[in-house]
Amino acid sequence: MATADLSTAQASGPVDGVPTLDIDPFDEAFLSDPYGWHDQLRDAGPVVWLNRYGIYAAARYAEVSAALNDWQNFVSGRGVGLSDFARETPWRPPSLLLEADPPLHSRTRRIMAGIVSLPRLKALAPLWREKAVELVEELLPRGRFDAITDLAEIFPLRIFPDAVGLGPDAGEHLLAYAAATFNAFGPRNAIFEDSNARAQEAIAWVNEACRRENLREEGWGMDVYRAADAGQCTADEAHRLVRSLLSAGVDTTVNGIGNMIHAFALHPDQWTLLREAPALHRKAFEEALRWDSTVQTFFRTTGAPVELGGTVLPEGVKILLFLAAANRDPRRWEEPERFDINRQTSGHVGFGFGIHQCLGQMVARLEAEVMLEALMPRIARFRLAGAPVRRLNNTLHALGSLPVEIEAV
Ligand code: HEM
Ligand code: OVM
Repeated sequence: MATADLSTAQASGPVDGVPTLDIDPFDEAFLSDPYGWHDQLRDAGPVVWLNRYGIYAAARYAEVSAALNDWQNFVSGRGVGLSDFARETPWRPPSLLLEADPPLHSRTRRIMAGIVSLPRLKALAPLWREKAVELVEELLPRGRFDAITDLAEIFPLRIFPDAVGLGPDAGEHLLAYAAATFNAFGPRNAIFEDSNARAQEAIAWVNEACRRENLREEGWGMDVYRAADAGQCTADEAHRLVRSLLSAGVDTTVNGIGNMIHAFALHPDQWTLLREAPALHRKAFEEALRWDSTVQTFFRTTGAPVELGGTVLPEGVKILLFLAAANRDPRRWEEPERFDINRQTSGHVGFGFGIHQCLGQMVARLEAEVMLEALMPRIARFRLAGAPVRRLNNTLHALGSLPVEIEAV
């Protein structure tokens, strides 16, 4: 096509031979129960075309991991959502980590890796352990509670804002902000519009909270400004890097922990197994992330013509990568539908893969680990005490409510 009109390139249709599907991966039917739809996407082909949005998509493990691994050709700097930052103005200044490519990304990632580091987490672990035990002891006498609103949302909010160095009123703002952020990777559907409308106050709050004068001396946030003092980045960049922690650091672990408890409530045999072999708790969280991935999808944009799954994709097209579907691809996993805490989970893409692989994965693992360590000795069994309620989000697989009844030990 000789035209220079970029606005037509996106909708022009797939290259020859790519199966086209009418599935809308951001509608309510898909988001409330994605796994059956994933089967259809994977079985249609290694790369498919989604008519509804005029985009490519990949849902098999081989292609998802290949694209995640190839940052030169599958770029993040044009946004990791549906919107192409080369054509549309982003809803907020782009993340200097998630929505950046090397060499910028290499520099910001190095700064942040030095701050959200293993030694810092080792120092935080005793306090986090104590806080997990404290919360579980509060819940035990109740016998029945909501594993989302009473536990999964509460625990990260008692420890994470503190580790960043935020003030005491962070909780509600961070949840509202993250919901809108993760919805913004999808289309401007009603799910996005609704959460975006609710998040206006939170957006203003977060922008204030990321400023140097609002951060405590001893948290990760102030460390980022110290990196700016040392000439590793500018003060404006520091603000945006702190924002990354607030965007990605709460709703992810809330739903990681929530989905894990849901998995155990549905599979009491696996909970029993874990209690008999508590050393499996790290594997259990990884398996929960594989089996029900909190972050379901991310996009890339092709930076050059590139082959994927036998198709040569043109430059400048969006491709939706189904991390959660790759994590259940029968071409890669034996009995992928089985939640099995003994399984070999390495290679799952629940934290992504390659240069953008989750910066906070050690944070998330420590939170889940201390929570399981607190729950395992005190709870013999989780039983569903009512129907779980989904909280629809364009990117996250999330529950709004998970009533459980527990058998205390
Ligand atoms: C990146 C998932 C927790 C901060 C990512 C990516 C995934 C992910 C899939 C890759 C994005 C891509 O390839 O485009 C998760 C899950 C979590 C979690 C499932 C919890 C269960 C956290 C926490 C933090 C965090 C606790 C902060 C402390 C980040 C940041 C990035 C990222 C800053 C961007 C990294 C980069 O582009 O280099 N996460 N995350 N995440 N995550 Fe997490
Ligand atoms: C960021 C960011 C925002 C949302 C998610 C994320 C999963 C990162 O602002 O860097 O990673």
